[in-house]
Amino acid sequence: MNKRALISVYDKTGVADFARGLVARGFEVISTGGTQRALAAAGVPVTGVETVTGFPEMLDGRVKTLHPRIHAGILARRDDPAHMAALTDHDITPVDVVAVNLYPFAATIHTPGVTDSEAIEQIDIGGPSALRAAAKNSASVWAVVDAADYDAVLAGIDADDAQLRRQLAAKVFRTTAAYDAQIAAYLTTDEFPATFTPTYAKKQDLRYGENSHQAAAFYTEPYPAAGSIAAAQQLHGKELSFNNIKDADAALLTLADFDGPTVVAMKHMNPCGIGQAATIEGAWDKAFAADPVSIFGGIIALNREVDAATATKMHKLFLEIIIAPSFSPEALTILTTKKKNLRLMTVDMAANTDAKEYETIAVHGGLLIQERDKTVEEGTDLTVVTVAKPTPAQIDALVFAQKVVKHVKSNAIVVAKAGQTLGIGAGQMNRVGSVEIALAQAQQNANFAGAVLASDAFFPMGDSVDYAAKHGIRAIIQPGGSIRDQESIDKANEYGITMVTTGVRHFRH
Ligand code: 93A
Repeated sequence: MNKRALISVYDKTGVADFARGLVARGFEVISTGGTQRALAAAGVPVTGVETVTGFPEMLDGRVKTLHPRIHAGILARRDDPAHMAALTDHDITPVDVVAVNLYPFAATIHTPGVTDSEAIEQIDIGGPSALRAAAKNSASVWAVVDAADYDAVLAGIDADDAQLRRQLAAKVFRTTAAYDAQIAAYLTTDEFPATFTPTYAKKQDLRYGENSHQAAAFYTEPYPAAGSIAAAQQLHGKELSFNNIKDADAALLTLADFDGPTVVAMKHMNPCGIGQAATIEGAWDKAFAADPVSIFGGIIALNREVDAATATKMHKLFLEIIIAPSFSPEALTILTTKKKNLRLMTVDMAANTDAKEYETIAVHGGLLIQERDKTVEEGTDLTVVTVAKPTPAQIDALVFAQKVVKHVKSNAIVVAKAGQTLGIGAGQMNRVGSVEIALAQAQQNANFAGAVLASDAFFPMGDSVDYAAKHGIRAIIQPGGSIRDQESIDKANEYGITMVTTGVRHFRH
């Protein structure tokens, strides 16, 4: 009995050489229309699938390989005499290799202006069916979904490598599962979040996870948002680590809330310095001066091109990553000199503002999904609750501090002035603890006089305001909403400082 291979590929890359390799190993190659034409044009002997099925391709190609002469040939158990007798009775040749890649459904739905019927037509039915049949019968049959595997398959056929057949079968089911999930997401409108596709594909293995004894990998969506860390390009430096990716992601999402030239310095998932100025160099100066100690080993995200002057200043420090929309040629030369490990990355900052509609957080045994916290307070969203009213400069500083505090782990407190963080208290179990940390840092800064303070959630009692006022804070922004708000307001009035409320909590757990 002939050995037979079914080849039906949308992406014809490498298929002629693969088919030639099969023919050289005694296979008869059968193919669907386009693949048959491509192979014939490359001089590879090939039989049309219509000759095998005795049926023409039907319904605009919706039915090509969906036929018992194909599927029985794939699915028959080779070690079951009854199965093999049934093939003989019906004059069906076993199919030992199925090489198929699928209609590009995900690419189609991401094409601007695509119609619904064009999308639906790109749902491949016959391809996954043939692949799944081959993968089910991987005890004997080669199921090949990835052109990158063609050479390994030819070698595996020579060695009768059953282990490889099983790994290829697993890849088929991973691929078809992701493919179906994309279709499901496209059709879904009545679930939250409608766009959620649990269809991540491995982008890269990582050297290790959070620590060196933890194995890790980076999986990304098929079409990650243009401004996301998953879509960022690395220009220079050592391979990204697990912690780098997390920090860079947090830095980009923080930066997305700021409009003018801004620099975010990230450490361990919290900003250690954020600066905003008329130029990117000025913004760097402020982010650096915010906390010149913690920035060591930091992840720096900038929302303007990195120029030579800024690069020269950054080059003096040990930094893990610099990520920006672009680097001037001069800046690139400066930053790559004697810094072979420094990771330089670019990302489309214009697309960064809409970077993420929802976020997922893994818990043991599940996944939490929530809308991203996209609320950003502006000066007009503030309610003054004290006798003392904020000055315009204070309002600017309060709004700036409030944008920062949203990106700091709760309980979060930010002390700031004139587009610069001066002290950040993060992740304390007790709010007054974060107030103390933020102020201890801020008071070391020459710029401290007249600083303001932001809190990510309301003050449960008056102690935080008391501490802040005693340590030089002149204005406070907080959501409000505690049953004991009045205690905090009374404290502010007692010290003659101003307080505004936003009505919006920004916990970050
Ligand atoms: O429309 S289908 O779902 N019906 C089928 O019976 C079928 N068989 C293979 N699409 C089908 N295919 C797909 O055709 C394969 O998955 C592959 O992507 C494509 C190859 O077509 P051609 O050889 O004509 O370029």
